[in-house]
Amino acid sequence: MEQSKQNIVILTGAGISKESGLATFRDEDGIWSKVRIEDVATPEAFRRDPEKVQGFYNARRRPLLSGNIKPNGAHDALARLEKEWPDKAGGQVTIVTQNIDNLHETAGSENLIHMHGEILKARCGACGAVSPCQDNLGNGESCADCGEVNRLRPHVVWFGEMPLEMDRIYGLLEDCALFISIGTSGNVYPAAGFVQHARGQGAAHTIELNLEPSEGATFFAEARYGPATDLIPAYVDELLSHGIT
Ligand code: BJW
Repeated sequence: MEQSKQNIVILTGAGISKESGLATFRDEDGIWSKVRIEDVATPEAFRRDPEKVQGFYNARRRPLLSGNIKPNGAHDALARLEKEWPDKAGGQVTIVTQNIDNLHETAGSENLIHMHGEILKARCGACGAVSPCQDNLGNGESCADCGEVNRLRPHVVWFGEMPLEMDRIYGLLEDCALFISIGTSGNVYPAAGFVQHARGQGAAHTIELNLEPSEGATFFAEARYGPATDLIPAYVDELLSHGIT
């Protein structure tokens, strides 16, 4: 089916930030090779051992605040696509990222949904208020909104919790002409199912750009494999020159 609007939805995962110096999860040297999901990335883990969980996220927040971790050529290319695509094709570009880092926004992307939250924000377990977080958590901070002490947690989505802005994401998938998946292993739902939703509901063209075939590789109409900093700038140039082919 021909899409009336040339909207593009881009799903990104940890692989896009790898060449900026951030670890992925499921690669050989990834985060889950060093810590167990059950110990740091579930609500039960946080209830059982909040210090351990806060420590895990405090350690991952520090490099982002140090200024040493910067967007790479893949983040930059997607920001360029978002700016130039509306004039080129009359559609919008939206990035749905599973990443909790801030590299897309630092690169200049504005149409951005952080479906698994943001590590540079905290959420109050008492009132739900979300606030900027530029420091370690777990040292007796109080919530600026409700004043409760020691209730702030990282604003991230753990296993068993509902990812953010799902209705908006499914709406975008149903109204896109192109779905691009970048740097994600396709292990985690609901993100892993977006390709089928975009194909089934929106009849979009689908492409996977990853270092290696993901778990869901066969669901994509097209695939290219290599490092994100090679693949993404080249693919963005191609899109801006020739449109969706
Ligand atoms: C490169 C590269 C380079 C490397 N260039 N590429 C049984 C069946 C089905 C589902 C379930 C089930 N049991 C439970 C579930 C649901 C569960 C789930 O999916 N579990 C699976 C493990 C089976 N999901 C949930 O619980 C989610 N919630 C939910 O489902 O709610 C109900 C619901 C349903 C439907 C609609 C709405 C709601 C919540 C999931 C939360 C995930 N949280 C984490 C942690 C977040 C905070 C943090 O960062 O600590 O999110 S887990 C972790 O995995 C993180 C990531 O965002 C996520 C995805 O990882 P990602 O990005 O794909 O990274 P990797 O490492 O896996 O892959 C990297 C890829 O990059 C690799 O392919 C490399 O090759 C590639 N690469 N270098 C290009 N240079």
